[in-house]
Parts: sequence; C-alpha cells; structure tokens
Amino acid sequence: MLANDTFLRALKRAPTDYTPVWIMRQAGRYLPEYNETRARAGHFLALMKNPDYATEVTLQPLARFPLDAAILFSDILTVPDAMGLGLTFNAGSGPRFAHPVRDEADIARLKAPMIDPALRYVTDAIRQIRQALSDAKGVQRAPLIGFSGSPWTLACYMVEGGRCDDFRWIKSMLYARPDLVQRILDLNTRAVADYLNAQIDAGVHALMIFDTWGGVLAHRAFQRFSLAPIARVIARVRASRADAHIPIIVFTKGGGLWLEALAASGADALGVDWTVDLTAARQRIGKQLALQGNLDPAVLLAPPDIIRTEVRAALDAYGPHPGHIFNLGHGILPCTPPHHVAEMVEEVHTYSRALRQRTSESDPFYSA
Ligand code: 1CP
Repeated sequence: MLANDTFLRALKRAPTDYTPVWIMRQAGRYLPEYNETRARAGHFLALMKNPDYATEVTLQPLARFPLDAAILFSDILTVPDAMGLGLTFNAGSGPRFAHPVRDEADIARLKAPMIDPALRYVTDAIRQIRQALSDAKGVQRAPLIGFSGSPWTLACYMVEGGRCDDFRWIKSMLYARPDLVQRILDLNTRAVADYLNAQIDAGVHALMIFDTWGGVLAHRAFQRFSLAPIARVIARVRASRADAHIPIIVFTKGGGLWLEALAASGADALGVDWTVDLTAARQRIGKQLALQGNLDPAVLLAPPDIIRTEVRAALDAYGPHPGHIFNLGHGILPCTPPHHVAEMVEEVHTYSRALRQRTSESDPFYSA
C-alpha cells in the first residue's frame, strides 16, 4: 500500500492530479546532511555498502522536499565490484578499478557474481528502506526505485578502469575484436538481469537502467552494443518475474536520436536528457511509453524565478497528457543550492495541477 502512487500511475500513463517529480542523484553532495553522513561513514564505498547508512541517505531528500519517489542509494559500479575488479573511490578522481578487463585472458576470468552473498548489502538496504518508508500500518510514503547500469555502460568502466574522456580501450576493442566486447556484454546482461530480479524480490516498486555512455557510440554500434543488451535484460526480467509487473525506465544519455528504437526495447518509460524536445519526443514514442525528464541540471544554478520559468516550459512542452515524470536530464550538480530544488519541486506540483485544470478532459488534445 502506497500513500502516494502518482509516480507509478504516471509510469503506466494513467491520469494523475499533478506531474510527479524525483531527481537523479537526489541523495548526493549538494545536501549538507549527505556530506555529514558520508563523513561519518568515512568514504563513499563505506556509505554505500552499509544498509543503515544507505537507508539514512536515501530518506534525506524526502525529508526536505515533497518528492514523489525515493531511489535506492547505491551505485552502478556495485556489479563490476562484485565481479572482483577491485573498486576504489578517490576524492576528486572518481571510481577506479584495480583490475580492468583489457584482453581475452581477463575476459576468460570474468564471472557473473552470485547476487547473494556478493550484493546482499544492496538487497538488505532495499528491505530496510522499505521499512523506513512505511508507517505503523505498513503504508509506504512513496515508491522506491531500484536500478542498475546498462551492460554497455558497465563494460565501459570495466574496460577503461574508471572515468574516461575518450573511451579509447573499449572502443578500440569494439572495432578490432567485437567478439570480445560481445562476451563482456553477454556476461553483463546475465548479471544485470539477476541483479534487477533480486531487487524486485527485495521490494522495489520500479527499476531504472542507466545507460550513461550509450550516447558515445556510433549509430550502428549503439544498436548492437548498447540497445540490444538492454532489450535482452528487460526480456529476461519480464520472463522470470512476469507476475510482478515492475515498470522499467531506460535512460540513454545522449540517446535523443534513437527514441523510436529505445521505445521498442520493452521499457515502460524512457528517460531523456535536456537536448530533447518533450513535445516531439512524446509524439515519436507513441502512447505506450511514459517519458521522464528533462530539465538541464544547470538551470538549478539560476535564480528562482528563472527556475520556475524553465520548469513551466518543460511541463508545457509535454502538455497535460498522462505519462510524464518530471526529472533533470542528468544527475544534480554538487554545487546546487538546496533551496533551488525546493523551488523546482514546488513549481512542478503547482503548475502541473493548474495545467490539468485548464485543460478539460474532453479536449481531444488531452487524450491524443
Ligand atoms: O563523493 C561522493 O559522495 C560520491 C558521489 C556519488 C553518488 C552520490 C557516486 C560516485 N555515486 C553516487 C550515487 C549514485 N550513483 C546513485 C544514487 C541514487 C540517486 O540518488 O540517483 C545512482 C543512481 C548512481 C548511478 C551512477 N553511478 C551512474 C549512472 C547515472 C549517471 O549519473 O550517469 C554512473 C555513471 C555512476 C558512476 C559514478 N559513481 C560515482 C561517480 C562520481 C560516478 C561517475 C564517474 C564518472 O564520471 O565516470
């Protein structure tokens, strides 16, 4: 039972009283309370791997803002970490893998992780967050989103060994030895599907696949190395958890050119970045899918009246139709003032309510 199911209704493209909103990286460095908890934990990995801390920081943004969903506090790199690649985080330089996957011998050693026990800290955190979100009668305040990286995005980190600008290792492997990249992707597809299934079993209400690096691929390469494995992950989850009907959001950063292809992946909703026009995107993907997005995160650095104008423009672009989930086009910037987030959330809720009231349900535009 959920006190607020607006987000889940929007994912099903059912009518809602207002447009639901949550924020990518909503529990993160722009919040002083997050930085405080991270300092207590010692470092990012200690924070993420401890279900008590993970629960605490997952709830922090919901205590501040009336957000319509919580997202599990974790990271996409949990999966390659569980494969034994030796993940560390250095302040400033981001994630590093001690054992990147660079050749055939490295690939031969790779194994899909046993979710239990390797990733039990994630499923434990999900169960604990669900408890913390519910009142004495078991009514949940808001739905909980689980997530994974896409097989391709995980492969980028596994082969490059960390953050990178030019993707030189994985792209040279992709063109010279596509069979090797395909082997990594096949393994990741299995691992990601198992991981998402375990998150469903632990109690998430929706799932998101972050394809952060799909947009760096050439057109043909995108279809084969990013999109096809995502579609296989979704098919596996659907086949093994058919009764659960857990909605899946696919977000390919820089994927605006490929919306029709992404819409055929089996996803229930597509996340879009700020390069996309929501009016055109809605028309292109048709009536079967919801859309999530897409304010430029940098808008939140502008004064509040500008933030409100930009929020209204995004809501107007989608229009009063069912199936919009408001979000940023990518993760919130660490330098964002928290009170600017409050302005954004408030404007999404009030303006989207007014937008629906102005548009009669009998208006053919509404049901188009
Ligand atoms: O210093 C810190 O406190 C760590 C910053 C941080 C945070 C807050 C990292 C390190 N991960 C996270 C949490 C996180 N990561 C979430 C939590 C849920 C939420 O609130 O949204 C999620 C969904 C992620 C997913 C993630 N991690 C992605 C995909 C989404 C995206 O932003 O594109 C990626 C690419 C990562 C890798 C990663 N983890 C952390 C950093 C700094 C990075 C990026 C490294 C790079 O630049 O390549």
